[in-house]
Amino acid sequence: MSADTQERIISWHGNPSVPRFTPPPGAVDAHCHVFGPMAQFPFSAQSKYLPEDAGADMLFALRDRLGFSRNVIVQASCHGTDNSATLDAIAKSDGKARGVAVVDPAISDAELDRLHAGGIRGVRFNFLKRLVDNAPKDKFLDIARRVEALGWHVVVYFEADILEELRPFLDAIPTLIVIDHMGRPDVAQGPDGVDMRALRALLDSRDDIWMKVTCPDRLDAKGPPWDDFVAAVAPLIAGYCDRVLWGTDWPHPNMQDAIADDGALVDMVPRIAPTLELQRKLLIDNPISLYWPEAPPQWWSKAAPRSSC
Ligand code: 0GY
Repeated sequence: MSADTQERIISWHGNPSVPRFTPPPGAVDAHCHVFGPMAQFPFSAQSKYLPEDAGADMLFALRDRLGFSRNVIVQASCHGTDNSATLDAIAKSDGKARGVAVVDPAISDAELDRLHAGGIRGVRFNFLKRLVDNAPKDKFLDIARRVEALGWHVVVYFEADILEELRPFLDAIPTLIVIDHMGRPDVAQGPDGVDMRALRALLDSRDDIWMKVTCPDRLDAKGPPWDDFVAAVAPLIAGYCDRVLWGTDWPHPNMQDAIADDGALVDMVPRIAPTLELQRKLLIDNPISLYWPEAPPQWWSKAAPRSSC
């Protein structure tokens, strides 16, 4: 990618609405990214897109506007395996952000330790051909085995049509797995469609597979208010309520043709998680137990009664 010739894209809403839904105090936006700033953190030469800057200050301003308390920053493919921008944002967050890194298979133990000290708690394996050139399963498994010792989990991003092919790989991962955007099911098929049934079969195969119930703007071709997404995803959250995470996906990489209003995304939460208990699990208990397990904030009680789902 040549930064000199390629047009930089804006994929986020310039003036997102303040949501009508008020997230519970302490809510975590558990899937978001930072882009650059490019002058300080150049994009990878292998990146498939060249975004405008969307750095930590913008992310934290959005967090406050939407009524969230914390962020989980996921290393975006445009920064390759250089996690500097993600680490910088975490460092600037005053303890309110943690992250998920993308690492080179040759990474040293010392560098993994440095990432951990910088707030990284997971590693992402991206299988989307439009985003990455290589997705070496054997090397990913080596990484998964190494990060297990750090107590990290693995985040896997794939599309529904390769789920079956990925099953042996997923089965071999020794750590907790989080699936980005539920593995991109076709939500128009409805809650009992082929893609949702395959996802449920995967979730039922292990109790340590979690998913992000994110990205109606990517998954629901009909657009806001994302009724197909709500219809397909609400039963999933009710059924697997201890294994779901939610996030804005800001700054919505590659979405410049269907830019989502982040306030409207937040307003969708009570439609997919209609009870206070589900909202608390989705926005607080689940992300806190994964990303801040050692030092839960004062308002979080591990001993709080939890119902099964
Ligand atoms: C997402 C989705 C996408 C991009 C990335 O790392 C990335 O560039 O994750 C996508 O284009 O589907 O989760 O942000």
